[in-house]
Amino acid sequence: MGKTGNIERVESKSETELMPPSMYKVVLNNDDYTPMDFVVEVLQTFFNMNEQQATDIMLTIHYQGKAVCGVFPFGIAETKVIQVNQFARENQHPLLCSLEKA
Ligand code: TYC
Repeated sequence: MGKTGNIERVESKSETELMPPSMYKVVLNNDDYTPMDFVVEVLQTFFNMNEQQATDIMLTIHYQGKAVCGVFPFGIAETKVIQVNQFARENQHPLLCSLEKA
């Protein structure tokens, strides 16, 4: 918005450009078979956690059933879910990564 003499000039933007992106929680779920070390590796590799952070989150999942590993715009969250589930299947683990609206 700017002023030219007495006339105010209004720059219009479409509503979608002004809206922040919808955010999604990327969640890891507990299971009885995936090794703890593998979950720690996943958290370090895909969620940029250090070993202490990754161990704390892994134990939260183990004892409470699930934990949020990060919150991202839809496209990034969806990509993380696909990559983590693919990595788990490639290594024959049932680890499940899922999305929840933030
Ligand atoms: N419960 C698993 C075990 O006892 C460890 C585990 C932690 C599995 C977190 C999945 O997302 C998970 N080996």
